[in-house]
Amino acid sequence: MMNPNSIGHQRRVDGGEVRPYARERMLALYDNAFSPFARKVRLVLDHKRLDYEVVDGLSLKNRDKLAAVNARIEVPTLVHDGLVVVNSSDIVAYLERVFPEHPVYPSTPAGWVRARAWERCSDTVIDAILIDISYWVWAERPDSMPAGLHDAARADLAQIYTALENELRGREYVCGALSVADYALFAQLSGAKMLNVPFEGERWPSLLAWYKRMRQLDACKADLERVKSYLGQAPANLDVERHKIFWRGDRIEWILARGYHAWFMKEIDEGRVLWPGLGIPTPRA
Ligand SMILES: N[C@@H](CCC(=O)N[C@@H](CS)C(=O)NCC(=O)O)C(=O)O
Repeated sequence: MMNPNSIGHQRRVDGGEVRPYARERMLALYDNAFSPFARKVRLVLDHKRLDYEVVDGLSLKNRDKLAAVNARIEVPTLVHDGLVVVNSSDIVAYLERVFPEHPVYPSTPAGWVRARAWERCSDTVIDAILIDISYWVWAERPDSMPAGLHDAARADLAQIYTALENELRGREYVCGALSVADYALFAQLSGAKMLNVPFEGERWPSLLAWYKRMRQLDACKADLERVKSYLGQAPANLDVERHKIFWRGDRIEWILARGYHAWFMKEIDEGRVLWPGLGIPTPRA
């Protein structure tokens, strides 16, 4: 079992003794430069100034390695000194617990609830909408986007943009101080313009100002560089599954709730769905 007081490059003071950085006690992140969940975790790792190694978990050559640590075969997955942590919000909570320096959660209970609420909205609603309209950009599709899907995305996102506009009026960050809410939202909303669902400054000035502010942070600059270099490759050269779409809970919920059940059933019937594995925890070490 790991000892949280002797891990990573954060030197932890324990009973007056400074423990040296132990290289073998390392953090490895299964990530992918295009995954907003992996990007959120990487932003938090950078915010906390932690050293880590990365493996592109969605690269076809690494899928077996990812499957060995995460039965759902999803990124992000964190392996810390042999301990496997899955699901981005659990990973962030774990990092905060083990590396409390440079916190990403507000200190008050009410602030914490608010930050989690926006992180959850980002992870379950914004992600679902943006990913569900992204397939016609990067996947290998036999069809064009179903009629009305983009309008549905635009209408739903407008409600979210307006709520964020209200939240951000007179504030630098979503919950006052920079938090996980900002990182989660940044990793999602950086794709909005490319997917033609932008938050225009005339309608959502505080939101756009927040986005520009986020872009100035070192962690966000590095993140955008990684995304740019990943997307700079031709889609056909991306070493990822592009024929079958990985469908999981929230993304299915949004597409069904907006009336695209017939389209979705056809996807299943025609073999274009990749289901997550059963998320049974790996055996105890
Ligand atoms: N609830 C998970 C969702 C993670 C997720 O959806 N990951 C996607 C990438 S964005 C994935 O790994 N998909 C597998 C695939 O595309 O094969 C989390 O918060 O970590």
